Amino acid sequence: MKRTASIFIPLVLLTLAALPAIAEDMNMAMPMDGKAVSQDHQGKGTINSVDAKAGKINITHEPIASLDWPGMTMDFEVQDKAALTKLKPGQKVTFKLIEARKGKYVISEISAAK
Ligand SMILES: [Cu+2]
Repeated sequence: MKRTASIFIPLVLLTLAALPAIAEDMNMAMPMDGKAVSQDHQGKGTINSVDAKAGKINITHEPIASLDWPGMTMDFEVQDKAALTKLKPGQKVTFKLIEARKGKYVISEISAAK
């Protein structure tokens, strides 16, 4: 009995110590799991075109580390179309992305960069 306990306790402690590291790895490997749904991602880029009516904007954005995205040029949907009325091609912007549905990221906030 004594012997079993002396082996078991260090094992439990080792497992507990490893847990936070494992949880972190899972988030990194699976950015689209349930935990990421309400998370904000911060982006920076330059506007190429704006379609305020459709609520769409094309941005050449810098890498977004929290999503593991490289820099690229792409279309985004914007939650609040009114946010696009003051924005013009060539402007630098900062924006926030949220995962509207699994794997589908939309802009929740956007404004001209300072
Ligand atoms: Cu992109």
